[in-house]
Amino acid sequence: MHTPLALFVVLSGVSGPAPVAPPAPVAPVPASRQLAWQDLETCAFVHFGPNTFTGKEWGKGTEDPAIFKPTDLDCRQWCRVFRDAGMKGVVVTAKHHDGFCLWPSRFTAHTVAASPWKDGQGDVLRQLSDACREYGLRFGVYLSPWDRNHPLYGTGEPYNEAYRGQLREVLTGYGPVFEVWFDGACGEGPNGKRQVYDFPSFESVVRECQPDAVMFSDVGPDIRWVGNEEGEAGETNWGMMNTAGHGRGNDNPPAHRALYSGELEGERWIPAECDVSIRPGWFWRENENDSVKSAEKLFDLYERSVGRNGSLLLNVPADQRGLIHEVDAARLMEMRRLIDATYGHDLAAGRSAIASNVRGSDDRFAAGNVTDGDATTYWATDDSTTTAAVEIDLGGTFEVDRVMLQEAIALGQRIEAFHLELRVDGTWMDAGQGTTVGHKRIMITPRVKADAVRVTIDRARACPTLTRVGVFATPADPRAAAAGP
Ligand code: FUL
Repeated sequence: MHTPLALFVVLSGVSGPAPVAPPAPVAPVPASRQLAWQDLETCAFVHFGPNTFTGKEWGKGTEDPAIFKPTDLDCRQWCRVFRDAGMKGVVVTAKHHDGFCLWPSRFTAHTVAASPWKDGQGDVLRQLSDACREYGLRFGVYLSPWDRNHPLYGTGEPYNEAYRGQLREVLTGYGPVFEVWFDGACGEGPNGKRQVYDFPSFESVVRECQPDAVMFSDVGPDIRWVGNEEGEAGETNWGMMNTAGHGRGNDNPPAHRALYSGELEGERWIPAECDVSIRPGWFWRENENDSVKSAEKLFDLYERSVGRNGSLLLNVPADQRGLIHEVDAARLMEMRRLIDATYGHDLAAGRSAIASNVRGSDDRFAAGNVTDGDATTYWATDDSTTTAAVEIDLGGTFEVDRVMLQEAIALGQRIEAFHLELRVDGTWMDAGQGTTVGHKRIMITPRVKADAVRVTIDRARACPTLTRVGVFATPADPRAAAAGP
């Protein structure tokens, strides 16, 4: 009589309840290069070139290369500042619209080789890519197709061929490149003709030479312009968009809503990058040293970009010495201290969590995955459940004013609407509502003393996932926190 029971115990011990499968991905989903890029969150943009010495934003291409004469160019200093500021990569203007190349290109004479800097023996891309490796930063390039100097510009294919040659030089000569920034600006060549760019062939060169690099433009293919240069993504911000009918630069119809907010029905995964300058201009100018953005403003930009499922590409131009100016470096450090003072201490980390539904009642998808500090685990619900709540006990009462949510976006962006509650003196109070989550969504809540948080997913394209729920408080005195010890 004992045998069947023993057998049952043995069998159930071996096979257990049928393990539930992970949620099926909801298309479109990110490629691995896009996932890796999204994790970087904050990178530096560096505008540097003849404009640094003329004070112009758009050089005409007629500038004498002799004006490019940085006295103390030191890309290690750039990288030290960026690394200390918590940035993960650098995108440099290898060539801006004036056509001057920061490396000795074989496809034009208008380069550092024609400048007095290091007697024409210098190569900014070499210095910067070496420094990036030393400081653990990714290296990226902005190579403007619009070239106001190149004699072939405006001739169509001959110029496109020269441009592809330049692309190959920067993509094969300096080690791994994480991002290629394609500006859409276009003008007329010396022949009075407008250059027609062959973007499909440019993109093929990038895929061939650097398959892990993401390409930026108004329409991707990997990451998109957010539609403004203020560094701000929409509160609703899908990683998806439809590119049909959208062009680049001058050809881009007013598609700013789609760029700013992405599209729920978007057929392609093209998340938003938010570019903005720490100064009024993209290039360094002495008379803008007093107009460098404040730490509070930079912190706000971080929350409006990274905190809205975007990434922040913050331009910090090098000055005429070839250094990141002291004022900019100081602001960056203050920004970092504010970010650390807020997001360095997650009140939900390691705390217990419960959920109204757990996929297959399987521990692999348990509520606790949102507080375990492991980005590879996530809470998920059954396929039939698209409305669900997860609740975290903070294990004490704390002043809070920020809640951070992160979706397991490798499975597609799913959450369409959610709301937050905080438990104050034993009563759940409304703490705000939102739409999309994506890689990261930071919600600003009323500043209250709470001992628990509840996140309710109200609508989702498919059963929702959350890899993280974080709870934070900004410092009571931001000025003091930014100033540091
Ligand atoms: C724009 C350019 O025209 C600006 O000069 C700057 O480089 C900005 C980041 O992109 O399209």
